[in-house]
Amino acid sequence: MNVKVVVSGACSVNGNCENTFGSSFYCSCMLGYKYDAPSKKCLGDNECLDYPCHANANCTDKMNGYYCTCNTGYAGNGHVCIDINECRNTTVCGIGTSSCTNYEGNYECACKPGYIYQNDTKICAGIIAQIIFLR
Ligand SMILES: [Ca+2]
Ligand SMILES: [Ca+2]
Repeated sequence: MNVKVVVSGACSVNGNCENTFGSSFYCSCMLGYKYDAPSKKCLGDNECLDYPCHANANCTDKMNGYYCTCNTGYAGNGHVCIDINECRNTTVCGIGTSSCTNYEGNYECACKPGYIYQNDTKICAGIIAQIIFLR
């Protein structure tokens, strides 16, 4: 005889208790939850522990699923992240005042003689222009 086993809280609030033949039961967990045998409860499934995202991406666990976002300096959908070649933007280091070198996940501006890199604007500005600006 198949008897419905009702164990209060046996599967936590995130799962349904299903009876099996005899007097045992199992927990069918809701979407986004995974059965945890030691605690016998349906716990939020943290997919990020399995590193599902690209090596150059960050994983964020959600109650239902997860999402991946590419790190700064990379473009893509989180499962594929490709280095952004910032130097393709010819104005990224200032027009005619520097040379740009692209790196994996970053880039570098090398200022030409007479120009100094400005941390705030991230371009190479003329030394004379900088002196006037500081006054
Ligand atoms: Ca999750
Ligand atoms: Ca780059």
